[in-house]
Amino acid sequence: MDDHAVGSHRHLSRRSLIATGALATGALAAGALGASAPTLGTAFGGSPARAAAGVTKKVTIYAEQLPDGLFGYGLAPGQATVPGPILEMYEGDTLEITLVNTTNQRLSIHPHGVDYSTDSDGSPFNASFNNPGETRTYVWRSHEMVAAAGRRYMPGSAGYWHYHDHAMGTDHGTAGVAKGLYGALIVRRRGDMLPAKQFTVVFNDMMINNRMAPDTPMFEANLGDRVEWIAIGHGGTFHTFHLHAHRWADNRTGMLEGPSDPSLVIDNKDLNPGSSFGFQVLAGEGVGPGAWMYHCHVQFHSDGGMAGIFLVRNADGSMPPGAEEAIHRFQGHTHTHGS
Ligand SMILES: [Cu+2]
Repeated sequence: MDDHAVGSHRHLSRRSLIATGALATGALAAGALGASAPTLGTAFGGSPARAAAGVTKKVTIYAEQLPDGLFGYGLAPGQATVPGPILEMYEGDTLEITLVNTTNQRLSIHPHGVDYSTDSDGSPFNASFNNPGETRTYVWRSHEMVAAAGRRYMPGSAGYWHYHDHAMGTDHGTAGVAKGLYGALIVRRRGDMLPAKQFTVVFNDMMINNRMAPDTPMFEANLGDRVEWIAIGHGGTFHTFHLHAHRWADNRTGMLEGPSDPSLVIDNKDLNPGSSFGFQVLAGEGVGPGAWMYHCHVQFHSDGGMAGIFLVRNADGSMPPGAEEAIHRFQGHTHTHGS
């Protein structure tokens, strides 16, 4: 249904995400969306025991070589994509990832934002990687917010995070990241609103999801759909993510929590290597349907091909006036190469 590929990017509707979230398919680990072996509080060495109501999800991820010298992560053999699948958990959950390295390269998977021990660090520094052909398990834990002294709170794990290789080419995974071994990791707080559609946008050197305009992903939604963007930066240069005609609160979710929420409302945000953020918008809210652009706002980057289309269709899924023409103009888009 909504589960279709756009370019090399696979965006899944929430419906299909639920459908594929079952453990039996070894697919997406989506918090409370699919039941799995419940665990009692996960107290690990060095961290205080606390009553986490989380579950442990087992996911198998296949690292594969792709055409054009790319590499990707996938949830089943032959399904690797750039970026890799969106992995999700709720605060308190544990993800147990079995990484199957089908390639002839050393590689790993290293998460941001969650809790792990040194042997799940994904870095050669800690001897945490897969040799060519090797299978290895990585365990990512997460936790809820805890009250601390002085009426302060220690933050929980909730956030729009990401994961990537940390072992191919160099001890920092520089070759693996350059070639596509990255993806989004979402840790939700219980009660968070769930989106209808999700888009992962990775600014990686002078590319978006390792593509340049006009081959960058075209993300599609119908007017009013709740759409979740996960933006990730990689590579060796700074970027700024800009989305036309939509705006979001610069906080954890992109939504204001009330009329006095002091979060800035923005439509452009720094997206530097290793950083990530996410937000939800209602497609076309206040502006209507249309072919809207998303792009890096560093001018020589957008001119160089770091741009794509967010197509907001009419509520009934039909094309809004002018959108077809705009897409054609974009596809004829010429850009100057940086080198
Ligand atoms: Cu840029």
